Amino acid sequence: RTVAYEPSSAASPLHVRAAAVLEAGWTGTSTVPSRGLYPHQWSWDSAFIAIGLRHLSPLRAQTELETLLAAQWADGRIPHIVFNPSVPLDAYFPSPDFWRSSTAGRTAGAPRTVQTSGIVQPPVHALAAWLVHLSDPGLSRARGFLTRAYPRLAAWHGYLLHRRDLGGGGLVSVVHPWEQGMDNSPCWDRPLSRVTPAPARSFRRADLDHGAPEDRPTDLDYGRYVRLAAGYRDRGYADGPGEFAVEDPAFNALLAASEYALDRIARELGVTGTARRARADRLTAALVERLWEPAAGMFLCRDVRAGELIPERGVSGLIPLLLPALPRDLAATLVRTMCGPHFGLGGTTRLVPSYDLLGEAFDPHRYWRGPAWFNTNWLLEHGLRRHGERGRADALRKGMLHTAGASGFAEYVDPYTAQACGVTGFGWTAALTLDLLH
Ligand code: 9YW
Repeated sequence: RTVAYEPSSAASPLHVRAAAVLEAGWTGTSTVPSRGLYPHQWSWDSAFIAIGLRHLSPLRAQTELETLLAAQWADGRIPHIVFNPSVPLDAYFPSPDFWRSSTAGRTAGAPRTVQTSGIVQPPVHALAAWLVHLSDPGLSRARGFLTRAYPRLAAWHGYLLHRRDLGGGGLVSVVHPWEQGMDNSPCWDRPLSRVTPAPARSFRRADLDHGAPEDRPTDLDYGRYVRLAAGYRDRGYADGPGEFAVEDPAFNALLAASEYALDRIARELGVTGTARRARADRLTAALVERLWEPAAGMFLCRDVRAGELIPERGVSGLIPLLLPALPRDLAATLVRTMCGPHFGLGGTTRLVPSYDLLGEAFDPHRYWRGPAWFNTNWLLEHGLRRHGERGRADALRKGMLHTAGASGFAEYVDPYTAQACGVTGFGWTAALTLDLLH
């Protein structure tokens, strides 16, 4: 009997186990977030995965981003999912026959040869491209990686800034909770309550084949997701006032961070006069003007339809800590909020939860309604470091590495007990672990 070599056994060093997760998820052109639950390419997952992959193979990290960028629409949008044609239709819902990108998205310029969704996800891509470039500038220059990526990334940001400023105040609106990436955050409850759900019998959820129902969004949530996405599709994915429009702090902060990265990319390529830094500073100022809530000590989401801030504390409202031009007193307040009773960092929690520990809707296991996620914590770790909070950043890093290893690279964890929730062997958890180890 031969004993198979098992590189990902629990006894192997953390970086070997993390690399094995990414190896198992590699399709040849990109990496799946999870073989079972999410068997296609996801937009912001790929950006985070590329940030980790660059330590294993800069070439694979470049390819990961190039595959995603190849599915860009003519109007500049980068779709939130690029479908793998060899995966059966019923493995994931909503499948390509729901989105119908190549027909319904024709006016918006969806690609003909590849099937995608029609909504977007947070713009982490320019940041990822710059970090991937830095991991091997020689290879990057030899392959013309940034030369080819730059116009696509610029068109992507152009789409968001020009077609998605639905509130007219210089910030981007998301038109679906899936776009912001924190699907069932309590921040969406109020704007979603105005959406009539599609009947539960009109679709079949594939996610429940892989995840415990109590760790996932409810059927009612899904009914509303389906209604909103179908409505957008039936309008030919044209942007304009719709049923749901929210200005989200994390989405806009990531756009600003990516604008700074795009400025570095432009300078590396010798492109001048792009005014990208000024644009990033303006985004930061608009965030402060439109989303800062002094009484909460953090940023909140703005319901554009209702014209008001949403009184829920989600982790998204801490993420602008990433931004270098954030006023010092706001950065200090964000750190206090993160370490105070609502998020508990360094006290009741080791990782920042996705939602207010004291919030009425808090649930330690249900997806984005409480559990701690690794991508948001990675962003906050950077934010802490940027604003001189080295001790807290080191402790968070240590907590993340420990929890990632102990949970088998869980998708998310209970913020109090660190118990694994969702699936294990999750792509960005492994990738960002590798990044923290370097
Ligand atoms: C879905 C893939 C995606 C993530 C999102 C997360 C979840 C559900 O999974 O979305 O079906 O798209 O909320 O942030 O990108 O990992």
